[in-house]
Amino acid sequence: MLIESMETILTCPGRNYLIVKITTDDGIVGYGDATLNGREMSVKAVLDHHLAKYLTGMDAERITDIWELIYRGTYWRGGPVFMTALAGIDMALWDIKGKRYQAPVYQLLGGRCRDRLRAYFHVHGHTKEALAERIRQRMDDGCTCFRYSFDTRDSREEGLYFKQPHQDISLGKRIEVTEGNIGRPEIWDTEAYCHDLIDVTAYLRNTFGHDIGLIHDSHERFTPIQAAAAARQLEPYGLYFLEDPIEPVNVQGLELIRGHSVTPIAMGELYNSMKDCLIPIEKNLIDYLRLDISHYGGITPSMKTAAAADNHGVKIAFHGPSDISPLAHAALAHVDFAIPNFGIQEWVDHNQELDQVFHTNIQYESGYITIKDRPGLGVEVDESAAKEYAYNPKFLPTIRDREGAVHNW
Ligand code: CS2
Ligand code: MG
Repeated sequence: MLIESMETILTCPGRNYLIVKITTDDGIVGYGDATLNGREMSVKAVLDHHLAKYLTGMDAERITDIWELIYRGTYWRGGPVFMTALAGIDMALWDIKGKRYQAPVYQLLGGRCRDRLRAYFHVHGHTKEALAERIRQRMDDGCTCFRYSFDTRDSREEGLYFKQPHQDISLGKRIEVTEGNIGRPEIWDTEAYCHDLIDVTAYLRNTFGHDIGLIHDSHERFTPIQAAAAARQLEPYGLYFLEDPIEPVNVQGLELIRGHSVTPIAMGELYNSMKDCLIPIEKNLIDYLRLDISHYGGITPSMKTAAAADNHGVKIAFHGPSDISPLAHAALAHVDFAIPNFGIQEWVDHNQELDQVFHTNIQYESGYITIKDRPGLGVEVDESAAKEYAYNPKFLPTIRDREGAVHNW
């Protein structure tokens, strides 16, 4: 079964998604996700101009061999753009293999380890009361775990929320503040944020007791000592995990946090290779590994890394935001079902446009994700619907501190 062609499809049913489509000489079509939020065209260029030629004529059954050839055989390895391109190819090849053998991908990965996956959703509020209200609404549909975020209050200007576009910093050029504008900065103040984080978390725990799981994502905004202090202060409120407290690939920073607190730590959505996470896993510096299957090279390396994590009692909690497509959500769900050390799965609601393009077999119901058996990844892509939604370039926002200096977003 030889690869006849590899194409890319860029579509925007609500958000931008880049799809890899591989066709074999016996007519099997496989799809994968190669979306990198805000960098879609860079990944598309790698796929269209560099990798398509490699793939043509190769045996589609040799997934690991193709993965190795592209990863180490083409010399320039790694990084989010390249690993996202590779992930798209890897997922499409698993999709093809499943269709070839008429089996869902999780069967080819060893079969089910569980019947359903516990899911968590994002909840955001301008105030802690509004946040609690959002949680209550979601609890009504059965959700039991929440990633909460809030607008940081300016402690010096009581009652004012200041995470708004920053209009008065000169960056050498005038910035028109419009939605999706390049570099649109917001003001950031870590001290105020840390104060509010403890306050909001205490409020949520006191309001809901221990009936719900609480997750907070710090988006790498702390320094190691700030993160250690926050993790220690959060201990009484029993977080499910504190996500990305510091920048990735800072082992000493993680050691510092660990030395001061037993709040569970999750890292991983910015990792692109096993080399990024092996030391934190082996030293037990993290408790949950949040790989992004689309930015980590796909199913093949995720399975290997999950096995390494299992060896050290680290659980898998794949990154599952709305900026990766339902193809990626399906791919990570197949892995989640097939590994013994699944932890929890980040999940997002689908809008109607998304459902028109991607007919998925993965359902959310009452706090859990289930999968309907279909060959391959099990997501049908409606290519004519995809064409209806033209690419709409967007940029990630940025943040700056009160003095105008760039801060980790
Ligand atoms: C976040 C993401 O879901 C998460 O954990 O960190 O929403 C992240 O901000 C986006 O994926 C960036 O594109
Ligand atoms: Mg995150």
